[in-house]
Order: sequence, then C-alpha cells, then structure tokens
Amino acid sequence: MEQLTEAVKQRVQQLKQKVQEASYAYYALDNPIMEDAVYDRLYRELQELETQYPELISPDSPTQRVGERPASQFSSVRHNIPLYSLENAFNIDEFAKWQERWQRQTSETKIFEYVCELKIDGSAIALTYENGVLVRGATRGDGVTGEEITQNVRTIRAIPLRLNLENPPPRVEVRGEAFLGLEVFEQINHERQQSGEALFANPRNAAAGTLRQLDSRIVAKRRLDFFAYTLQIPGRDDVDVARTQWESLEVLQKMGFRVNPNRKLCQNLADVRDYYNEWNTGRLNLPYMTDGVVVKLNSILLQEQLGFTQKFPRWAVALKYPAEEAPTRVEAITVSVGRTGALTPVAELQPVQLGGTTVSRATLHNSDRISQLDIRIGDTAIVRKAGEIIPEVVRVLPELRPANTQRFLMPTSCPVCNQPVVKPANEAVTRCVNASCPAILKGALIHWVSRDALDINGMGEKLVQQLVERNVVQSVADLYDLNATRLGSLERMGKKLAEKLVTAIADSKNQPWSRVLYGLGIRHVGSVNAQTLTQKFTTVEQLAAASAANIESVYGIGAEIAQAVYQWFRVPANQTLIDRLREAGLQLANQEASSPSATGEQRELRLAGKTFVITGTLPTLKRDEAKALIQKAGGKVTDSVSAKTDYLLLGEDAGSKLAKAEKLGITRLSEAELLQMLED
Ligand code: 0OW
Repeated sequence: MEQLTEAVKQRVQQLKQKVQEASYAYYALDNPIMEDAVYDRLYRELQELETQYPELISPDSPTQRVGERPASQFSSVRHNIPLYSLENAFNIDEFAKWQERWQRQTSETKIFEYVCELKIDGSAIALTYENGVLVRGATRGDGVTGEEITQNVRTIRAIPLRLNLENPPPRVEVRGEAFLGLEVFEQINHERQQSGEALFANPRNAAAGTLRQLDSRIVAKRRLDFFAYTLQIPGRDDVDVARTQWESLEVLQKMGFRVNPNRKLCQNLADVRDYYNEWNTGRLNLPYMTDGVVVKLNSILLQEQLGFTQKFPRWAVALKYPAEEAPTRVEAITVSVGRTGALTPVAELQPVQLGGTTVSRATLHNSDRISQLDIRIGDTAIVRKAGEIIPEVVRVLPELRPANTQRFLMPTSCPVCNQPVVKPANEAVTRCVNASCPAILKGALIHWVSRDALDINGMGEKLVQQLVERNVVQSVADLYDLNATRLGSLERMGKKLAEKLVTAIADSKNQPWSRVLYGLGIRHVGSVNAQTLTQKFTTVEQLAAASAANIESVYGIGAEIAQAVYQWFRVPANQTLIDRLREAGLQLANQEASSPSATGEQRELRLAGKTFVITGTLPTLKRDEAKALIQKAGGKVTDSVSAKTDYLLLGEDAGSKLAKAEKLGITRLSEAELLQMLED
C-alpha cells in the first residue's frame, strides 16, 4: 500500500465534500451545481483513491452506498419514536368536522395555521442519524416495530449519508416517504414483463417491495426516491428545534433532505380547500403518485397540546380525493392472450373521463371475476380508478341492462390460434397451451433455445423477435427447417453466423429426451420434473398416452403438474409439434444406458460420498426435490455447513450459510451445475 500522505487525505476529504455538495444540490434542492460529467470524474477519482488507500473509506462516503452481499433476512427493530398513520377525511366537509373536533379539544380555536403537503403514495421509512451519520433505516412496519433495511436505504440518492450540519446533535430521527416515480415504475414493470415476473399493481407496492429486497444491488438499480416530512431530535424539545411544521421542513431541507416543494402555509379552511382543489387536477401532471393531501397544524406547541390517539396524531389528517368512479356502457368484451398463454378478458367501454384521463378499457381479470360481476355486453358498468393504475369494473347496474343480453362465457378455444384452451380446476386463469400459438411463440422459442433446454447458442431475443415477426418461424419445429440462406436474409446475420447457427440447431438434436420435454415449456414442468418424468416415461409416446393419475403416481409429481402435462398432450397442435420434432430427428426417448444421458441406476454412483448443504431459493427445484435428487445419486444432504461439506447448493437470497461456506472455502454450486453433474 502506498505511503499515505497528508495531501492524499486532504484530497479525499475535498472530493467527498464536493461530491456530497453536488448530490445535495441535485437531489435535495433539485438544482444541480455541476455537469454530470464533472460529477462522475470527481466520483471516480474518489473511488480510485479509496481503492488505493482503503483506510480512508468512511461509511458516509458517497462510494459506500451499495452493499456487496445480499442480506439473508431483515432483523426487526423497534422505532425510537413510533410512526403514526393518519386519520382520513374524504372531502372538505369531513375535514371541517375534523377541524371542529380538534378545536373543541383546545382553547386555541382562534389563531392557528395549517401546513398542507401532498400525500406521497409510497412507503414510509424511518431514518436514524448518530452524530450526523446515517446509522439505520427501517420500514414503518406496524408503526412500533419495523424491518431494518439500512443497506437498502443507503442506495437512495435522495437520502444523505451524512447531515449537512456543522455540529450535529447526537441523534436525529427523520421520517419520510420512499417512492418510485411513475417513469421508473413503468420501466420496472416493463423489465418484469420481459422476464415473465408478476407486475407490481402500483408504484406504492413497487416501492414497498423494493425496500424489502434482500439484495441492495437490485434496490440501487430501481432508483427509489424520497421526500422527508418529519424531523425529531430526541432529548431536545421539538419546539426549540423548530417552532412549526413549516420550519421543520425548511430545516430538513438544509440538513440535506429532499422535501416536497408543493407545500403551502394555510391560514384557514378556505385556504385548505383551495389547495385541495388545486391539486385535484394538479396531481395528474406530477411525475409520482399521490394519495390525497396531508393537512397538519403548523404550531408544534399546538401539536403537543393535542397529542396522539392510539393510531393517529390529533393534529394531522389525510384529506383524500374520492376514488374516481363513473358509469359507462360496456360495448364489447375482448379476450387477449399474454406471453404465458393466460387469457385476459377486457371490457371495451364507451370512453369516460376518470381521474383526469379518458378510460376506454378496464381489465376483467379472469372468468371467475366475470361470473362474480355477471357483466354482459350492453351493460352499464361502474368503472373505478383508485390508486391503482389499471382501471377496473366495480359492479354493473342490472336495472339498466338492455333486453335479451347473454351471460358472457370465456372462449373454449384460443382467440389467437383457435386451439382448445384449458382452465385447471383450482385455477382462476384460463390458458392457451399451444406451444406454437403466435401469442406464446416468442416466449416458447426463447425457452426452447435456453441453456437448460436445447441450449442453442447464438439464438438471442432479438433474433427470435425477427424470426417471429417476419413469420420465418411459426413453431419450434420450424427451427429445424431453417437453412443458412434463409437465416442469412435476416438483419445483422452474416453468412458465417447463419451457418454457425444452423449447425448449433442441428447439434441440439443430440440433447436428451429430458431436455426436449423441459424445452416444450409445459406449465409447472421445470428441468427437474422433466428429469423425473422421463425416468419413468422413457419415450414421448408413453408420456402422451399416460393418464393424469398415472403421471401423478410418479414420486415428486403432484396433481397440478400431472394435469398440466395430461392437458398439454391433448391439444392437437401440440401433437402435431411432437410429430414434427420426431421427423426432424429430436431425441423423444431415452438413449440406451451406455450413452451420455445416465439412467437412474448409473446416477446412483454420481454423488456417492459427497455431502451437500442447500441454501436460498432455487430457480426451479423445491428444496426437497433437490434433496431427493442428490440422495438418489448417492449424495448426502445436511442442514449446516462444516468442514465436511463438499458443496453448497446456492439459490436466490442465500442465507448465512453462504458466508460460512466462503470462509471454509467450500465449492458453491448452482442448480444448473448440480443437474449438469447428474447429467454427466
Ligand atoms: N405520505 C406522505 C406523508 C406526509 C406524518 C406525521 C405524523 C403522522 C403522519 O406524504 N407528507 N406527512 C405525514 O406526516 N405522513 C405521510 O405519510 C403517512 C406516513 C404513514 C402513513 C402515511 O403514508
């Protein structure tokens, strides 16, 4: 390590100060003081010096925001000061009644002021600073106990790691709302859609879900934002910190926090009403979701006089806007087919103004919801757009129903490919299971070529998109009819690459029957279930002919999986697909025992004498499935890591076993590597 000179220490201090000032101006004041390029250069120089002289790294350095290691779980913490929620008033009359109530409880019925703040629709968090440095971040939880999420909170750029104070008090408590801007929310949901994950219903859920992410690197990517609204300095009487809520917000801003700029000092109920009405429309143009306005008595003294009920402060109220509802006619009910084949019914509506936008469609979720509503074409429906982004039908008005309408029934065949659809008994969703359905095809192809399936290198998402959009491929079987000339005509596809790809596709015909079964993308049939099924059903004909009960009799295969497999083989287009794959020369039966794909017996020897520990959530395997596979192959599975452990089988959100395994130098194994071991 190079000799640490005074000059270097100075430089690092200077850089930290400069970067901190720039962050403060950018995030807290919304008023950048330097170009991004200048900021990045200073930040990089600071990073380089801290790498060269690690002893100069301090927890409040801007470079220390993102943690390296996912937490195993969150510990629960008790808030030093409880976080209260807010009583609701749903219109200005209810607000007037609330005002009369508090006025009855105090002699101060004459001179008072309110502070009106927008109610940010995010997730409340509590921040604790000791001697000016952020030491803890916690979710609100039930107001008394929350989860300790310091590592995640440190990734929120709008939250200072050190307070902008000359001589900070020993302890400062700050509360505020962590939230996701609408643009970031859309982006996150788009990425989740691409990766087939469930979407967040609204920015509030997305913010709460992000804060509780165990891996702070994911949190950092999601760009959470923050507005502070409460400042408390334990041990010092709130009044001498700031005499009013208004001053509190100003002090928070000076300390380095972002405070919502759309706040207003109101002298009376009329001012509150003006603010409330102004933001009823104004809120629709904000880059973040709000959920009404918060009205607080401005005088801290008065707040202290009124105090709190069990749940709420008596000196504050959330003044909400009525959830927007409006009647409109149901002109049609259409059914769209999602990437996973799920059929989603949508009510096509006579356009109606709702929450400042024109709504012409509302999701009907699924057939169960349709029967609940008994919604029919021609009905007058009450449509609602509350905090959620997607409008939904609340109820229909039967009294306004035109004569001779029919109950709406979900289609029995897919609206896109016309193949029969399935609705498993205990599921609400109706599904198209035709692997060649154009609505599903793109996802089916990406799955087919993926590493654990047919493992066809060079077949990225962009190429799949082209193949589908240009109608070059209508089913995975078509891949085996492609030649270099046909491929060469695609964008960004030279002759050499085309030939390489044709070879890779041809090579995939050597993949074992278990990988082909997994590649078909049958619901609930992950790579392990595919292995399990092909051990018993050694040919596709055996599996296609098996009854659901027979399939369910296989160890580790439940009713849901058996039903999904049974139904899949009953769809004519899937039977055609199997015939075409057979013609193309794909492996639809286990090879002889001597070949690479080991049979159950040979697997006995694979892991004999090896000890495994499993930690975290595995991508497709349940823990007992993994355990069964390892034991079947002669391996041993124990609960705790020790020097005798040979492998740590590592899933998502791995626990403390990971740290111990690293310390003991134990080999880490992914699910895919384990399966590869069993394959080989
Ligand atoms: N969401 C907000 C907000 C706000 C606190 C102070 C005492 C009780 C509520 O924008 N601007 N001001 C407060 O003041 N609370 C807010 O949100 C609350 C926190 C917990 C439930 C609500 O989200």
